[in-house]
Amino acid sequence: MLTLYHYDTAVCAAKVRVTLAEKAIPFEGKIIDLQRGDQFAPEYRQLNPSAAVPVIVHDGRTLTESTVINEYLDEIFDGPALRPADAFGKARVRLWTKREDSIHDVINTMTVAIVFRADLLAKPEAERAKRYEGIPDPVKRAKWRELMEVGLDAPVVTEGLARFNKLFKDMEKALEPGPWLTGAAFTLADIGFISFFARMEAMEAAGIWKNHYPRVADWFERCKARPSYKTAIADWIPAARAEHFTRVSKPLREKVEATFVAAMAIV
Ligand SMILES: N[C@@H](CCC(=O)N[C@@H](CS)C(=O)NCC(=O)O)C(=O)O
Repeated sequence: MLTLYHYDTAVCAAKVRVTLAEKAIPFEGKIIDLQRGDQFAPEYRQLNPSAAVPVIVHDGRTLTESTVINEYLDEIFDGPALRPADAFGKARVRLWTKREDSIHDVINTMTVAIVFRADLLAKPEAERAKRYEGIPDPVKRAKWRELMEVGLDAPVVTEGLARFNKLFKDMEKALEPGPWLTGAAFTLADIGFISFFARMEAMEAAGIWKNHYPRVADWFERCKARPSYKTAIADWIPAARAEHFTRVSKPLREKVEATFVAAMAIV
C-alpha cells in the first residue's frame, strides 16, 4: 500500500506524481493544503518535521524528499526503468537530480515574489505573517520576509535567476545529442525539472529559456507531450488558480525578463 501526501500545485509533490504516472504505480493520495497551513499541523510534522510535501508511506514506512522518493519508487516498482542499469549512468542522472534539489529554492523565491506576495499583501498583517512565520528553516523564513517587503527587487531574485541561467546553459549543452538530458532515454533527470518549468511557465516567465535557449525550450515541449504531464501536472492545476497565476504574473513579465537578462551577465 502506497500513500502520497501531496498538494495539487506543489512542484516537489508533482515530481513524485510524474514518476508514479510514468511507472503506472497505483497510490492513495492525501492532500496537505499548503495555503491553509496543513503542513504545520503537529500530526503532519511527525511525518515530516520540515513541514513540507511530498511524503510517502509505503508498507508502513515513511520517506521524505522528492528525489529520494523517486529513486526508491524506481528501484522497487515495475514499469519502465527511469535510470540506466549501470553505475556510471545512474551517477549521471544523480548529477542532474542533485542540481534539481539545489535549484528548488529559486522556484520558491520566484513564486513567493510573483504570486504569494501579491496574495498576501491583500491580507491583514497578522494573517500575512501566519503564512510564513511557521516555516521551520530560519533562512527560508527570512527570505519570505524580504520578498514580502521588496518583491522582485530583492537580491535573492537576481542571484536565483543567475543560477537559472547557469542551469539553462548546462542543459542546452547536455541536450545537444538529446532528446533527453542524459541521452536517448527519458529518466529521473528529466522528471525532476518538469514541474519547475511548468511553474515558471504558469507565472508567465517561460521567456527566460524560450528567448535564449532553444534546445531547452524544445526539451520542455517534449516533456509536456508525454501523457504523464497531463496526469501528474496539468490535471492537478485548478482552472481558477491557473487564471489567478496568469493575472498576477502578467504585469511582472517584463520585469522578470529584464532581471533575467541582467542576471545573465553574472554567470
Ligand atoms: N527538498 C524537498 C523540498 C520540499 C518542499 O519544500 N516542498 C514545498 C512544496 S514544493 C512545501 O511543502 N513547502 C511548504 C510551504 O510552502 O510552507 C523535496 O524535494 O521534497
